[in-house]
Amino acid sequence: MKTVSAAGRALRAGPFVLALDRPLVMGIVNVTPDSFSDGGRFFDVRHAVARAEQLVAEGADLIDVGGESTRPGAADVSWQDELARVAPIVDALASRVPVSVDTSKPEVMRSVLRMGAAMINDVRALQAPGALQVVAESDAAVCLMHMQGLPRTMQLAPTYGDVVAEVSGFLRDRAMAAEAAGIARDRIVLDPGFGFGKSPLHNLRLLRELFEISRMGWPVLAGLSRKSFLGRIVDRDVADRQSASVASALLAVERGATLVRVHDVAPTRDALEVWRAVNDKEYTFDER
Ligand code: YH5
Repeated sequence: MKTVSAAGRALRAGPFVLALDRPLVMGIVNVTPDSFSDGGRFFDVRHAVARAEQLVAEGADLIDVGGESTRPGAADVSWQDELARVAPIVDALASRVPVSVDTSKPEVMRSVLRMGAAMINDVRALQAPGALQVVAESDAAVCLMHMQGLPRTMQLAPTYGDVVAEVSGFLRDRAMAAEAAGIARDRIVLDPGFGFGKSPLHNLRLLRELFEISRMGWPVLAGLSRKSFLGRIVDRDVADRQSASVASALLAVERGATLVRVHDVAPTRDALEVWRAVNDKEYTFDER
């Protein structure tokens, strides 16, 4: 039988080899733009690095570093500004932990890859001119995400015939384009892009049928943490969506996701450890 799950395989990410025999947790570190002096900026860097270290201590397998430029309604930033924001954090972390950098800009990709970034997390799936080549010339992993429209306007009127078929088809096309450009299959991750040009019902349908994406064979990342459609389900503001987020991560893993991108690493790890204990027939208890 053809292998359709990511189990028992590994993701090559620069100098790191991430075993995919259990779900991996990607911890989110937001690098907020600041309008303060150099002193303020220095503090932001230290704060982001400390946050990343805390997430690693809580059990994060990799750290996603990104600005806010991909959030719904966000404005564009120049590659120079984006790089200035993420570079000090990548530089401080990349030799110790697998660092993923949230960017769509080839110039930013080239620089952070030189600094040792293990993964490029691109919400535009390497569609910018030159982006495929920059990643192909490195040995980093890449997350190819689906988005309908652009961040500024994507949530205004998302429309699909069949959202699952359209997202799956797009992701398959981008994975094939990445492989044709020289990015090996074991460096590629696919992501349906929850909240990126999707109504609450589109997001729900994508989560319900996530196996349609995972069964294509590439590892799947699910980014559900704190997102609005979860807030709509439980009627809670962004600060009170931790339980809904953990539940959604578990449901995504149950449907074949092997990576989850989360703000709340410790409770997500606990939930996934219970999932693994129940599902892994080789699971054994540690001596203690
Ligand atoms: C993702 O899904 N998401 S940034 C709105 C929220 C909460 C969270 C308040 N980057 C993804 O996290 N990269 C982002 O409501 C991502 N997959 C990948 N690969 C948006 C975000 C968020 C937005």
